Amino acid sequence: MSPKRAGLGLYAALAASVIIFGAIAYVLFLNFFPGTGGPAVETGNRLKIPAVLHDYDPSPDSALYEIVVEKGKTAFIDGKEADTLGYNGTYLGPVIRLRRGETVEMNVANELTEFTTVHWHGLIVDGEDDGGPHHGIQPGERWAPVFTVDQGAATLWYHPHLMGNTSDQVYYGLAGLVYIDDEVSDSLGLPDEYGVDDIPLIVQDRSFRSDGSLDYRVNMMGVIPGDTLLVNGGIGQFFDVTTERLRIRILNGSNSENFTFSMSDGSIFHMIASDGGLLEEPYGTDGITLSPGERAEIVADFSGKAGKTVNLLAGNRNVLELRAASDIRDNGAVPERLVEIEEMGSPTGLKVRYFELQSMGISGAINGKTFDMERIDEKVRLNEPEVWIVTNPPGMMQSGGHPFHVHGVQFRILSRDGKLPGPAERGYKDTVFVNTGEEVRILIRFSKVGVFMYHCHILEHEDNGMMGQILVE
Ligand SMILES: [Cu+2]
Repeated sequence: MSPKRAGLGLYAALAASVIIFGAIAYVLFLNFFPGTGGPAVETGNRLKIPAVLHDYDPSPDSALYEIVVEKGKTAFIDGKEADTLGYNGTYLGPVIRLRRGETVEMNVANELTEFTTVHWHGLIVDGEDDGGPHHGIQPGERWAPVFTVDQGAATLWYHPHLMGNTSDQVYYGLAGLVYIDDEVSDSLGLPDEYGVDDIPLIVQDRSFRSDGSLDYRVNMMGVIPGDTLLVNGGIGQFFDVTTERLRIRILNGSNSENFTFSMSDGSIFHMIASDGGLLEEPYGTDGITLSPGERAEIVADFSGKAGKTVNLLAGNRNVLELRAASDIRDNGAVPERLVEIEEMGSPTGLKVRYFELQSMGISGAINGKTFDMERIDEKVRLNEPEVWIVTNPPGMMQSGGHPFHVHGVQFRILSRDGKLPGPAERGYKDTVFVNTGEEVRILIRFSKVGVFMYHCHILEHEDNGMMGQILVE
C-alpha cells in the first residue's frame, strides 16, 4: 500500500468514526429531546365523541358485540396521515355500554398482522375472559369470551395486554371505554345523555414527527413524554356546553404520564366516581390527579357561566375548551348521597401479602421478580378478603411512582402512608398510584376464579416484566 493510500485510509477511518459518532449523538439527541415535530398546534376542532358500539342481540338480558382490531390511517395534524391502530375504526374504539346483570358475548376479530389481546380493565370476570397475556388472538383469528356483568355502574376501559408489546399497540391507538349502567345510577338523576351532558375524555400524551406521524420513542428511562395532548384522538378541541351540569368521564390513557386536571377559572367541580364506580358522596375539589389507567367521573357546574368559556386543563396544558351556551338549561342537581358501598368487613386478622415495586429506568420488577407467564406468583382463595401492602421503597432501584393495577377485581384503599385515603380514593379502585417512598394498604377480595395479572400500569414497565400472576381458586 502506498503512503498516499495509507493516508487516505486514515482519513477514511477518521471520517467513518465522525459519521458513526455523529449518528450515535443524533440517535441520543432524538431519544432525549421529545417531539422532533414539536407540539402540534390545532384549534377550533369540535370534540370527537366516540360512537357507542351496536348491540347485535335484541334481547334486553344479553348483548352481542363485534369488535374488529384493525390498522388504519388517521390525520391528526393538518390533514397529514399517520399510521394508527383502532377498534372498529382507525384510532381508539367505540364506547361499549354494558348493563349490570346482562350476559355479554364479545366477538373480537384480530385483523392486524400481529398478535394482540383485548383486556377489559376493571371488569370483574373470570380469568379466562379477562383478555390478559394468556388470551392472545393471532392475526386473522377471533376470541369470543362470554360473561355476565356482575358489578355496579362504572367507567372502565379496554386495551391490549400482550406480553412485551402492549405499550406500542396502545400508543398507536388501541384503547376504548366500557360503561356499566345499573338501576342505582339510573335513579340518581345524574347527567346521562351521552355526548350532550355526559361526555367521555380519553386523554393521552403523544409525540408527532413533522410529517404528522406518531413518534413512539423509548430510551433507557422509559417512553419520551409526548408534547401534544390527544383527547379522544383529537387535538385543540372545544365542546358546546348546553346544560348547567356537565358529567365528564376522564381516562388517563397515557403510557406513563400522570395528569392533574383542573378548570382554568379555578372553579370547584364534583368528583362522583373513581375507577370502579360511584363514590358514596360527591367530592368537591379544584383538582384531581390520575395516573395511567385510572379513571374519574366529574360533574362541572356551569350555572352562572352562560356564554363563558372555561378550559379543562391537565397541569398547564389545555385538554378541552368548554364553551357554555348563552341559554344553558337546568339538568338537575347532583345528589348529596350517591351509593352505599358494601363493606368487606374489618381488615384485622386477614391474610397479608406484600408487593414491593422496584424499577430502574425502563425495567422493573415486583418482589424482585420479573414476569414469567409459566409462573404463578400468588395463590388466593376465592371470596376471602385480604390486606395487600404495596410499597415503593426509595433507592437506586427506583425510577418514580408506579400505578399498581390488579385484574378481575375492585379493591378499597385502607391507607396511604398510614393515613386514611383522601375522598378521591375512598371508592372502588382497580389502579392505585404508589409514589416513591410510599406504602399503600388495600383491602381486596376476588369473586371470580382463574389467573389474573397484577402489574405496573406504566406500559413500558409492564412490557419489561413489572408484572406477576395470581391464581384465584
Ligand atoms: Cu412502573
